[in-house]
Amino acid sequence: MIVHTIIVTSKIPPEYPHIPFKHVKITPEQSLTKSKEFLDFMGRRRSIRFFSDRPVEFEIIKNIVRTAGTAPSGAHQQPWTYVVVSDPELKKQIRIAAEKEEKFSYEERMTDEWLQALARLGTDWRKPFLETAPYLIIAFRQRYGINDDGSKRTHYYTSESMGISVGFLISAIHNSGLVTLTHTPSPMNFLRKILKRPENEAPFVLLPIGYPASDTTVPDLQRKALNNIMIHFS
Ligand code: IYR
Repeated sequence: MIVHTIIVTSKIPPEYPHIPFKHVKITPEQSLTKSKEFLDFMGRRRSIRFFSDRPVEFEIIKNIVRTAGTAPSGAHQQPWTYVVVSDPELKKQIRIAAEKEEKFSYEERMTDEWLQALARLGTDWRKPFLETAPYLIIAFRQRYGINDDGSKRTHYYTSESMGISVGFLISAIHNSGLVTLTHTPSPMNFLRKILKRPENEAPFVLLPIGYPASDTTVPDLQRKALNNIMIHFS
């Protein structure tokens, strides 16, 4: 039997001792099967804009956010705050404020080129899903941290960290049999005010979560083929 072992020497500081990593071992055959199954599963995810008001158990939402919290982040600073909203009054406030910005965006801010790029999605300024979906999750990016003494702590690679974490969040939503949409009403700062978040937090994305309405349709989109997204130097 060939044992593939490489001893890596690196400067692990004695004041921060490392712990053994428990790797879940599977065979190369299982690896291939699982990679294909996961691809097929993820390929069935779609962004959904029509929601049912069917309730969702809160424990599922908690697990989804816990999953987002497993993402890697710059210097392991975990620069995210996930605000979950199920209060109908707050959802209504968010819808009103988002639609106000979106109306102005669609009518004044967005260029013809932009509107043309969005045409196939069939969107407009109306966002009823902000009230219909049982939950809204608003991901906030902590631009910097606050130390116990109140001083600021620099956070590194916050946008990259947020993108990865929200990717985990979306995958967890899909894995739970629920649907979502990455919604970015623009500008989004009204979310910080309505949700009373501190100055160091910037809204990153808003995701309605729930079940799709029974008559939901999606745009007929194609995903790029592998040879259009991957270059392999071997
Ligand atoms: N924020 C608007 C417009 C919009 C922009 C992009 I880029 C999209 O991919 C989809 C929509 C809206 O949510 O309608």
